Amino acid sequence: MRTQVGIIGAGPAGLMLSHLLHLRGIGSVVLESRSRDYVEKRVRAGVLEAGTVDLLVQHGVGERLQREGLVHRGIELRFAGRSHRIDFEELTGGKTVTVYGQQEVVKDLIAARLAAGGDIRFETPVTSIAGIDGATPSLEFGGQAPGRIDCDYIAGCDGFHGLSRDAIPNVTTYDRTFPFAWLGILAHSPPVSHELIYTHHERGFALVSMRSPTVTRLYLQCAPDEDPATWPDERFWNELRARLAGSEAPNVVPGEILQRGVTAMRSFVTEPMQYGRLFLAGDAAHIVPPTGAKGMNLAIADVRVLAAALADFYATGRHEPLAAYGETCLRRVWLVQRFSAWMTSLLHRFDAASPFDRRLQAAEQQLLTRTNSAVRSLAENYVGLPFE
Ligand code: FAS
Ligand code: PHB
Repeated sequence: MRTQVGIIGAGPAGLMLSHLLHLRGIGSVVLESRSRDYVEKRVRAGVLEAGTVDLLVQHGVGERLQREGLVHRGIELRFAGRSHRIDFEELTGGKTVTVYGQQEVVKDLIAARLAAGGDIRFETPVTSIAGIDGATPSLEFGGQAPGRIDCDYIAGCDGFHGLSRDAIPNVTTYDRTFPFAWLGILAHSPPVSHELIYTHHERGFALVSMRSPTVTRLYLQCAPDEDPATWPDERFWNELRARLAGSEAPNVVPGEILQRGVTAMRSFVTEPMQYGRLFLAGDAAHIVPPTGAKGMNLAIADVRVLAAALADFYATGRHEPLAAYGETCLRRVWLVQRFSAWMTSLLHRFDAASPFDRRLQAAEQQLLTRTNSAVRSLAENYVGLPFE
């Protein structure tokens, strides 16, 4: 078997890359280790930056997103029990974000690729990557019909636990693990608030989000090794109420918890993001703490660059954009790492923090309680920095 671009992973990065390449007449094969049902039900990110929404709509996969996505014009920050609204439209010249679950983006991209005759092979794990420093790299894969596929190029879109990062020699990794995690639930209950609420509280951070008018998405800061089983429904709802208590305590209506899980809080970057004919994109190359709602958006930003560089090569034979891929992406990656780490440090309880650092955190929060350049910077980063 042979294809122009072999793509490892059917997450947002791999699927969006395959779709963008198809629109430019470039063939690809997507190899995914999990089942279609599994990847379409995996609940993860929830917020799409303005640029991500535009990219999906402009490339013909944003119709349901425009119909069902929830446009948000701001968020609420809570410090010391007081609420402060960050008005995106006022601070960014009209930009907004859209709440639309990652699993919905994945469903839309899979449907679009299959409708266009795309080749996505589920339950087909890639077992090895070969020849990336030559002209004919290849992928070995398992599953029901094991085999090998020869490619012109390979895109490692296989997430943080994939194998493609390990195929690059002499990588440098940058890593920071925060001393806490997020206990996240999906519940059948009306959203606690019409906008997202990020709360700093002495009991710990809490985030109020949502997926639809009847499904809420909620997070509580917890220990890195927290066992979700120790959080029966009543304990979760009571703790959420406690962390949201204050002048404008929103109305928390408990509902059936549909899913719960613990997400690690980690910043990670691997450099370079390419070697020979292999290009890493998305979580395969970097992860961010979800506080800034950036993980999926950054994955889409990577493949936007990669698709354009591959299209340039196939159209003109020019190698320069492909050679510059990793450096181009890393400029945005590090800006997003900065914002995500800053927002995480701003909002969480750090048990081991010195009295000085606690005062510094309070001052950082104080800066955001009045309109100034700090608030504008938060808004501009949250809605998404302009693409290069
Ligand atoms: P993905 O991990 O989504 O996709 C990689 C795919 O590759 C997977 O389907 C995997 O099965 C497949 N794969 C792996 N190895 C393979 C192999 N050898 N062969 C074939 N296929 C292989 N981001 C946010 O912005 N907000 C959030 O709230 C948020 N919550 C998260 C919760 C969890 C538990 C996790 C793990 C991540 C969360 N993220 C969040 C980040 C997440 O949304 C990622 O940024 C996003 O999925 C990145 O997309 P991809 O790079 O496509 O990687
Ligand atoms: C979500 O809705 O899952 C979500 C929203 C904002 C974040 C992280 C996750 O910062």
